[in-house]
Amino acid sequence: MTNNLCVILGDQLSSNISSLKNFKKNQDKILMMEVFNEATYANHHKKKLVLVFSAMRHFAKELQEKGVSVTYSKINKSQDNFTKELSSQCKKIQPKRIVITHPGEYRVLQEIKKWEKVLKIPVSIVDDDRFFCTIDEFKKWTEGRKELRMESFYQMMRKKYQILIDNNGKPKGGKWNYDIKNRKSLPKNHPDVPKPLQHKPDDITKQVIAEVKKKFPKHFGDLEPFWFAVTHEQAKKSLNDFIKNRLSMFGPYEDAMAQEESFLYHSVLSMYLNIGLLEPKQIINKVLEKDGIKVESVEGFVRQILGWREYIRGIYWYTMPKYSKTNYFDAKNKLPKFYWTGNTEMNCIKNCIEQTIKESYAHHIQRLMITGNFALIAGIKPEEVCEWYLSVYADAYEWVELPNTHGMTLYADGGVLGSKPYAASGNYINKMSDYCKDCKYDVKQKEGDDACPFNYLYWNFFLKNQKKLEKNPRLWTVFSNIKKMSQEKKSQIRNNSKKFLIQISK
Ligand code: FAD
Ligand code: DLZ
Ligand code: SF4
Repeated sequence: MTNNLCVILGDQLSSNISSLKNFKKNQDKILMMEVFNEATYANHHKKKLVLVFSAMRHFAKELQEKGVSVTYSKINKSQDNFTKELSSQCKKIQPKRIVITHPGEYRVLQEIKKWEKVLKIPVSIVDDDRFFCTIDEFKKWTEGRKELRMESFYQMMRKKYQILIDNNGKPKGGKWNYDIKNRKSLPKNHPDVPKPLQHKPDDITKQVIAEVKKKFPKHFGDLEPFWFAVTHEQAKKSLNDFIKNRLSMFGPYEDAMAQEESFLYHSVLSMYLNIGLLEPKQIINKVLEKDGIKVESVEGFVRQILGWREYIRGIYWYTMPKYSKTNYFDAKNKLPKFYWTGNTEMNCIKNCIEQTIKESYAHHIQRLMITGNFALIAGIKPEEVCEWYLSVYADAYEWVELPNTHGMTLYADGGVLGSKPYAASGNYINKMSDYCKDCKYDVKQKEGDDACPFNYLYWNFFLKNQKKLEKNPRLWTVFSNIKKMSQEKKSQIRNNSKKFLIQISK
């Protein structure tokens, strides 16, 4: 009879996962389950499905090669959901106890909490210690605070882990944050940027590609060419490749966008990090080991992982399940069809979506300031925007997708996460990218059929939400411009916006 049955989910593929801490080879077993409901609760990109299933199968093989007993349910043979498959496996395995690491998503936690009652077996849910900050520690940090801003959380984490701190307890280089140096656009004749490392599919991955092609043909995105890492070894090579070839320029060009450069100097590691092929501590240690890198690149990169990623997870568990239900601006428009096809004449959006269809990847500024900014100023329903982001990116899991989309991008939380909405007109996009030069619309025009839609939608957004936003000190300039605006100009903005929004709703 089995003592502990350790369940490992598709985003828990770490050799040191907490559910295995006291694992005994001679008494305990592991269960991994590919299930239909997980593959279809969102319209996951086909590349994301291949990544998760292939990485799960490789991890199971790695464990089996170490002499661990792993029961693995493949997608074509398993029950529809975790509970049903686990229940069917428990009848055969007869464990005394089930052990599982705290899941990444609220929805899955609710399912796990029912297991004890359904299966009549004790269930231990253990903390996920792959993160720098525990859920409880984050809650403590929120106590007594008026505002939950990333910057103060990040400084607390830097001090706690003594990362980029000098001998006097001060931030290395003198500043906590080099954001100001992270805003360069890519010069015209900039040499080609080294691409992320591409891995060749092995037989396991080829088999998964064939299964996904057959079983999920209607899912979003291009299935091939598939080049993601699917093992710890490969992911480590991708990390080393980033540090060697792109880290040094990460800082200066962090906010840049370019039509021919889908990845720029970004690490393209989130899809590995989020399923456990890499660990946050491992990445930060490797980055800190590297000599001679500009402080704005090292600090900028550390800030993303030690700051943003941990803070976002903290906000998710601190606010769920209420968080996903808010709609501060009462945004009601439907997500335009072009989000799924890229079929639009707005070149910036077309480029980001076509890249997303191909790669299941877009970097942060493309997500925030192109597709996200548009959804915000066009008043798209938060639920539909979140559903899109959860589907199309290989790194998308609700704990990280939701606060980024619902909070940071759409401000649907009314300012829990951000201090103001990230709304921008065409001017910002033109400054940070080369999209506008090849666009049907004219970024310099503010009104009329040829004007860049971001220009009038931007003002329309602030006019529409004036009451909710005009007291925000960070928006003082916006509203002082609005005060100076003629009624005629306001009507023109509203009419242009109305016409355009009707056009894209068809
Ligand atoms: P890099 O730019 O190289 O950054 C390094 C690492 O820092 C990333 O791998 C990631 O782990 C972490 N990081 C950076 N920014 C954030 C952030 N805002 N929140 C959390 N972690 C961050 N990230 C996801 O991992 N999954 C998502 O589903 C997701 N959805 C997003 C939706 C929207 C609307 C926005 C604006 C951002 C979203 N992000 C999400 C955050 C960020 O865009 C991605 O983490 C990043 O683009 C991944 O690419 P990279 O690995 O090249 O990142
Ligand atoms: C993303 C994903 C997919 C597509 N399929 C599975 C699966 O079949 N089995 C599994 O264990 N995990 C899968 N995952 C990852 C899960 O969605 C992820 O573990 C949960 O969202 C965590 O809360
Ligand atoms: Fe995008 Fe406007 Fe520039 Fe066209 S002109 S690429 S719509 S910002």
